[in-house]
Amino acid sequence: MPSSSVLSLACLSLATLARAGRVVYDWDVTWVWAAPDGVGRPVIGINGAWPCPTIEASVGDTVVVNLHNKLGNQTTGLHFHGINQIQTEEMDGPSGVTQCPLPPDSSLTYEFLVDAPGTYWYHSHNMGQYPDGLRGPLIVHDPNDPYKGKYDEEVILTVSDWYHNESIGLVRSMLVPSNTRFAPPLPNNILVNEGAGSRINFVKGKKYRVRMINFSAFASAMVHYDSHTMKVIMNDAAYLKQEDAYQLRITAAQRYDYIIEAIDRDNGNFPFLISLDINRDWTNKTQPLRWPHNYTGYLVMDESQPLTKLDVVDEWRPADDSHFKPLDDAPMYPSYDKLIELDFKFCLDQNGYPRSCFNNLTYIPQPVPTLYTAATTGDSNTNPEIYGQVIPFVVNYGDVVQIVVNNIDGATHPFHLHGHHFQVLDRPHSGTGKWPRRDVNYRSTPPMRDTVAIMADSFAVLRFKATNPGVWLFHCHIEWHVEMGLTATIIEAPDRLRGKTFPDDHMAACQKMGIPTAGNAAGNTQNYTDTTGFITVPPTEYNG
Ligand SMILES: *[C@@H]1O[C@H](CO)[C@@H](O)[C@H](O)[C@H]1NC(C)=O
Ligand SMILES: *[C@@H]1O[C@H](CO)[C@@H](O)[C@H](O)[C@H]1NC(C)=O
Ligand SMILES: *[C@@H]1O[C@H](CO)[C@@H](O)[C@H](O)[C@H]1NC(C)=O
Ligand SMILES: *[C@@H]1O[C@H](CO)[C@@H](O)[C@H](O)[C@H]1NC(C)=O
Ligand SMILES: *[C@@H]1O[C@H](CO)[C@@H](O)[C@H](O)[C@H]1NC(C)=O
Ligand SMILES: *[C@@H]1O[C@H](CO)[C@@H](O)[C@H](O)[C@H]1NC(C)=O
Ligand SMILES: *[C@@H]1O[C@H](CO)[C@@H](O)[C@H](O)[C@H]1NC(C)=O
Ligand SMILES: [Cu+2]
Repeated sequence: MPSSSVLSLACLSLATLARAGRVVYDWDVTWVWAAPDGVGRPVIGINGAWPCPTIEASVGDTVVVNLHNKLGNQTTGLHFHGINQIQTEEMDGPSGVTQCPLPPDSSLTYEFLVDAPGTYWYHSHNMGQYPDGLRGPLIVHDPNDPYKGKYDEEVILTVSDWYHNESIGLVRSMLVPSNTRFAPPLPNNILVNEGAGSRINFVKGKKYRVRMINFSAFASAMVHYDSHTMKVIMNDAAYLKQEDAYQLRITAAQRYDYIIEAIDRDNGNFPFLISLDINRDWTNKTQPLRWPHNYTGYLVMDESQPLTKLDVVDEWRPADDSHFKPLDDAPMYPSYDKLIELDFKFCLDQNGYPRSCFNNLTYIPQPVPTLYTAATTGDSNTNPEIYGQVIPFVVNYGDVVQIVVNNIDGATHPFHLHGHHFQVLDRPHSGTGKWPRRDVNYRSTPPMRDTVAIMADSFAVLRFKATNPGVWLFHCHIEWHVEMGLTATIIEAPDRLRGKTFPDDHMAACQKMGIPTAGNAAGNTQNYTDTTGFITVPPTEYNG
């Protein structure tokens, strides 16, 4: 068959040309005092320093992170956002899902293949911990970059909101019955490259690939460059057909790679503006819009000239990323085998505490990490009942899965899927209402992403193929909404997870935490449908 000979040729060239290597990091997670915007506070750093380092590798490499928790007073863990963890589902990192929280004075090794090029990031997926600083870029270089030659240099530009308080206190203040408006904590500031003043030195005539990453816990950012167009080539580590954008909106956890050309006629220094979007719906002009946190950076071509010009944007009208096209013209999966329909709205729990609900249920972490339940319950692992209230959906190997999210809230929310890039078939404007339960007007070559902004009172239709056995979260990437329970769990190809075993250091972390590693959600190993010990009411005390 021609296709199989093409495949073996491709494997051969990978094996002989790529010379896959190992990239090893030894990291102590430590408290560090830092003042990125002038206000000092304890932040979580690595090896006694903050900002956290960048992981850099090439396609085909194995990345190894030896993580030592030296925080003393908090558990931790890492997730590698956008890395699909093919055949290493236990390395995905969310606590309570693919591992136990890593207790103080314990170590854990993450080891995984970086199979696809692009701009990624890593962050703690344990408690509301990444807004406290434990996050950094993860760059996978592409020796066969289709845009090779189109740029001369690379620049990483991270953007995030920033809080002067530690996350645990912020979450405790949010999760109280008096918060009847479900208000998240509002940021104190905006950081760019983890500081309040960075600039990009540009050399006239050169072209720069900017890798923009949003580390935000809450806010999205708008970006615009004075006199320069962003030539977008990638979103969320998926190549796009190059497209010009005058403005972009990057929600929490999204990434854009774009080229900025410092053309020969450029003289002087050009400002660019990044504005935090804390509005509920930036498209809704009937609501007063607020832009309290701006950052002006500069493309600096001439050090001798002043950095004083401001970039003024009268109205934010960012490019519609749901219309970007994949570089390879990959067509939409024409149909689906499994439909997961999720109605999202805020809700109150049995104690009147503010939560987020999918289909009237909020995610409640269970004693046993969900992946361990899937691995240890034999044939019963296809029964969603045994996983407890983690909003589980079982999908079969090879299924094309369609996820529909109805956002029944008046604000925009960015949703992220672990373990997959998905096609964005439709993502209509605010106020469209619920999915009409008809598959019409979809893009024939939809963009692939791992995080999609879903507009206010509207919906999104996503598809992916279930060829990556594992337990994968689907959640809002506003960290405060995760803490409110805005998460569902995809149990993918459970028949292929039966009997799976886990590294000793993963098991040791559980043992030290006193967490069972086998059986149903409550660790019952005799009768998997016995729900004794399942957690059915969210705890009223938040301890991270
Ligand atoms: C842990 O220690 C750090 C650094 O001293 C402190 O800022 C933080 O509040 C402590 N966290 C907890 C949960 O006790
Ligand atoms: C933030 O920290 C300040 C100073 O310690 C404190 O007064 C305030 O109550 C904290 N805010 C929240 C929401 O925890
Ligand atoms: C990052 O994402 C958050 C959450 O969606 C958003 O509010 C913020 O504006 C984004 N920041 C940038 C610079 O895009
Ligand atoms: C931030 O920039 C926006 C867009 O240019 C502007 O409308 C807003 O007033 C600015 N905010 C502040 C606090 O300067
Ligand atoms: C959620 O609850 C509402 C009101 O009780 C009900 O109308 C709706 O059908 C429920 N939705 C689901 C998916 O169960
Ligand atoms: C815009 O906001 C107003 C006020 O909150 C709301 O009534 C209206 O439905 C919104 N429009 C759209 C298109 O979402
Ligand atoms: C297992 O537990 C369920 C729920 O408590 C019960 O209905 C069932 O009879 C039990 N099965 C066995 C074999 O004990
Ligand atoms: Cu959200």
